[in-house]
Amino acid sequence: MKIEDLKIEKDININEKDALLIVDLQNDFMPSGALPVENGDLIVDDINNVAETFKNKKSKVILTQDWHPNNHKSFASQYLDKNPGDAYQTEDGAIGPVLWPDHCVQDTEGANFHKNLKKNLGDAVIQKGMNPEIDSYSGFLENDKKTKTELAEKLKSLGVERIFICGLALDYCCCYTALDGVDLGFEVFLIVDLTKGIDLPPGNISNCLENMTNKGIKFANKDSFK
Ligand code: VGL
Ligand code: ZN
Repeated sequence: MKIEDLKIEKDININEKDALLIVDLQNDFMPSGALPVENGDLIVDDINNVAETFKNKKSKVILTQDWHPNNHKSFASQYLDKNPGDAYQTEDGAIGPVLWPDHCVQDTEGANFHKNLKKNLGDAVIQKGMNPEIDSYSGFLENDKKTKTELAEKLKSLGVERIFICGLALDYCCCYTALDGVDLGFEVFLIVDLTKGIDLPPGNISNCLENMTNKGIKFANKDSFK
């Protein structure tokens, strides 16, 4: 499935029960970072603009931040015989399906948000991936599918019912967050032109789009809001 095949919703009226979820817009996912997402920097300004629109409509804005200890087991550097991009999966799914270069290490420049991102528009920052034994692609649930972040509680306490996801990377953190969002009872939209993917392994983006479509996730563009 290709991005061009998605049905894009138009004229979405946003209100106080909506939230924009800005996923991992951090230096290490930018083209010059440790785990670069191609053209990841090109969406920052447009995300700021949509975040302003959300704030003007009394909708909420939440940021997620990948926030790993330096000995995180998703890093290929923690194994004698592994390289970034190698396939690797623990039985419980806590780590994998691939290993990564060291990235988003706590309190490093790579873990900081892109300098142009208007962080002050955010109502909250949710950090994830702090347990060295468990990766966390989803903003809601770590990859063991048991450990919860604070995101769902935060959204529920703010009265949020619909979430609109943008940021990096399409086929990892955005996709996993979207799928879990449905399971947790939210109506979920992906803002397609405000996200970029890694496509590792090749075909991953296509699989994600198909999984999201089958799960009932809807799709929007940056000009879909009014
Ligand atoms: C991500 C891989 C590893 C992401 C985070 O934000 O999509 N991908 N850690
Ligand atoms: Zn990570």
